[in-house]
Parts: sequence; structure tokens; C-alpha cells
Amino acid sequence: MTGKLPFEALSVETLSMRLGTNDALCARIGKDTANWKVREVGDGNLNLVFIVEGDKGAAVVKQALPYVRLVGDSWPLPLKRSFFEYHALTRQEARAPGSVPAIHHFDEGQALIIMEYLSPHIILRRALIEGRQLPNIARDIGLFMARTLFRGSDLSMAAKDRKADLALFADNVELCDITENLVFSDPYFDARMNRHTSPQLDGLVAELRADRDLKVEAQRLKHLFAANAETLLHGDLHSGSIMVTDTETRMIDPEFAFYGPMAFDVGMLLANFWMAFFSQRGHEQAGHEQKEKRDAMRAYLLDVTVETWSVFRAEFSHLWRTERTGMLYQKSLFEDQGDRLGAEQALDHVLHQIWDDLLGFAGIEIHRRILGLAHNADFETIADEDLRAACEAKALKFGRHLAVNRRQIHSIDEVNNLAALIEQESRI
Ligand code: SR1
Ligand code: MG
Repeated sequence: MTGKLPFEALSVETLSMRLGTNDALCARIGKDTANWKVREVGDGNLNLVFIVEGDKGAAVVKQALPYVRLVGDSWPLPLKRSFFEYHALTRQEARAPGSVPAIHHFDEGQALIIMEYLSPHIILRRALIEGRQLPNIARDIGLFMARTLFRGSDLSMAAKDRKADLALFADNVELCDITENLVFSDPYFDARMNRHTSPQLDGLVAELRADRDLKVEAQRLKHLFAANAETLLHGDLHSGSIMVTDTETRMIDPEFAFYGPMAFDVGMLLANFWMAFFSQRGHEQAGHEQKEKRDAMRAYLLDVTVETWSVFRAEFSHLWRTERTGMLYQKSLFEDQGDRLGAEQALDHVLHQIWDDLLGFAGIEIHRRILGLAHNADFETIADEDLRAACEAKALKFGRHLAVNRRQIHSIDEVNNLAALIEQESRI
């Protein structure tokens, strides 16, 4: 298959015929297509994802569709998101080696990427729902975020290179538009595609939608998201975009990549740990042992937020001191003048800004997963609607506090104490 043919969506039936002569795929899994086994496993909102197994091995074939899979062809979405995903993956691999799947082949015309099959990895969100504690995720994701966010910014890159990259990703308009609407605006009014656990949450939802301070804060965050082209973001770094084993962590799916504020990726990620925390009650089966397991899981999740933020800060600070080669806070103004303290003072300001903003982004990410179109499995797999609504209500209150009071919150322990306090409340 070449990039010159018109786009055609693959299927389980046609994949072997259409990709049977692809050198990269054959080299990886073997050329005897009669022995290929193809499964479609995409459970995300947008794309097709196939696992193809042959005599010699396996690979993943991910293909964009010209519409939003979750909604159908009434919502067209350009195929070029595959181009942005490919370019984001190459940059992430260069900036944080070993943190993303290896790419075997990219076909722009067919909007498909053939990449490494990660096995026995599973989606992090699924592991957290099952109550599995992964020992390395905080370190691995903290390092990934610090390295990609620092090295994709004017703190590190030559201005000319960064501006060229900024121009390339600026065309990812439609995926940014999804985030701009679904994350920052729709949850705060009665938008057409919104849904929530009803009627249990109706009262609280009405309260949040009438909350002027919250709406203003959500729009300030949207302003920041749209106008602060600080670094190349993953753009959709939630627990469904991360694959894990007990020892390995890989980030996947950066099709929402674009130049935005560093705090966006960090806030979205931490929000997903806090949502996992508030959803644990819904996955607790009856019995003392089960309660103990989920108590341990709750403690683990809060520890993960502490460690992720601490690893992020430590690595970001390390890169600041050793790799600050860009045009911002130049060494010529600080270290080269014998003013190391000045460089540390500036680092402190930058980290403080990321902290303030990440709390806001975390708050609204939590809201959109409960009030908007795209919910997450942490809450959705809680079958008992009253229990689900009780978990969601706590998360909504927590999110509101983060978004509105973020400048008055000074440490992650403070945030986690609040989460624990809200979790202990028994009523909606
Ligand atoms: C219509 S797309 C909905 C959501 O799915 C993706 O994973 C992003 O999170 C997006 O906001
Ligand atoms: Mg995705």
C-alpha cells in the first residue's frame, strides 16, 4: 500500500491483503500472510487499532478514521491527526528515550502508523480499576513529563527550531478544538452532547453550572491553554494513554499534541489519579479484605501523586541546571555572571506557575469526565448508579475546589488531605 492511494479504512478482513507487502510489517512479523491473525482492539474514542500477529512476532496498526469513532460520521475529523501523532512520537522518543512505542512505519495518505506491540502491557486505567499497584509509574511518568516538556520549550531548543515546530503543530486545529470545547466549555453549560449520572447529580450539576467563579476560572484556563504556546504537549495524557506492566511504563496516543502550557499535561495526568482515587469506593466488593485492598489502593494513589510531582520537579530542576540552552533565562544572565541564586529564583517562579496552573487544569479535567461527552471507565464501570453518583459527586466538589482556589493551595499534601477529607464524607 502506498500513500498515493485514496484513503480507505482497514478492516480485520482486508488488513492482510492491504499490508501484506509492507516491508516494515513483514520484517517485524513475517511475510506469510496466510498465518497472520488480525484483531481490532480499539477502545478509544477516535481510531481503529489492530493487533497483527504473524510467524515472527506481532505489531500494532493504528489508523485514523475521517470522523470521531465515539459519535459516528456526523462528526467529521481530519485524518491529519495521524501525522501529528507520528511527529509527536518521534519527538517524545528523542526527548525521553524508551518512553513511547517504537514506530515501524508511517503512511500519511492512509493515516496509519505501524508500531511496536506492547505486551504484556495493559492500559493503566484498567490496572487502577482492578486495584493493581504499579511501583514505577510515578517515576516513569514524572520523568517523561519533565523531559518532554522541558526539552520541547524555549528553555532548551534553539528559537528557530522551536518556532518551526510550533508552526508544524499549529495545524492540529481540530483536535485542539475538541479540547477547547469538551474540556473547557461544554461541562459548564447544557451543551448538546453532555451527559451525567442523572437524576442523582442534577442538583450539583445545576449548582456548578451557576457557579460564576468556577466558570470564570475555567475560561481563564482555556485562555492559557489557547494562548500560551510554551512547549510541545502530549495533549491527552490521561491514564487511558499509558500502558503498563509491573515494571514498565509507556506513553501512547499523542494525537492531540500541540504547543501549549506545560501545566496542562501534568494537571490532566494528576486529575486521572485523583479520579481513580474517588472511584475506588465503587469497585470495592463486600468484605473486610476487599475494604483493606481498596484502602491500600487509595493510599497508593495519593502517594503516586506526591511522587509524580516530586520526580517531575526534581528532573525539571536538573534539566534547568544542566540543559538550559534556549533563549529563556539564559545562563549568560545568571550563572555566567556568578549569579546561580538568580537562576534558582527564576526556576522557583517557573515551577510555582506550573503548580498553580496544573491544579486548575486538574479540576476542570475531573469535571469534563463527569459532566461532558467523554466519560472515563473509572466511574462508568461502577454499575450501581447511586454509588457511581456518590463517587462522582465527591470528585466534582474536589475539582471545583482545585479550579477556584488553586492559588491558595501550596502543597500536594494539602491537596491530598482535601481529597481524603472529601472521600470520608458519606452523603452526596
Ligand atoms: C471526541 S474525543 C473525546 C475525548 O477522547 C480523547 O481521548 C480525548 O480525551 C478527547 O477529549
Ligand atoms: Mg487517545
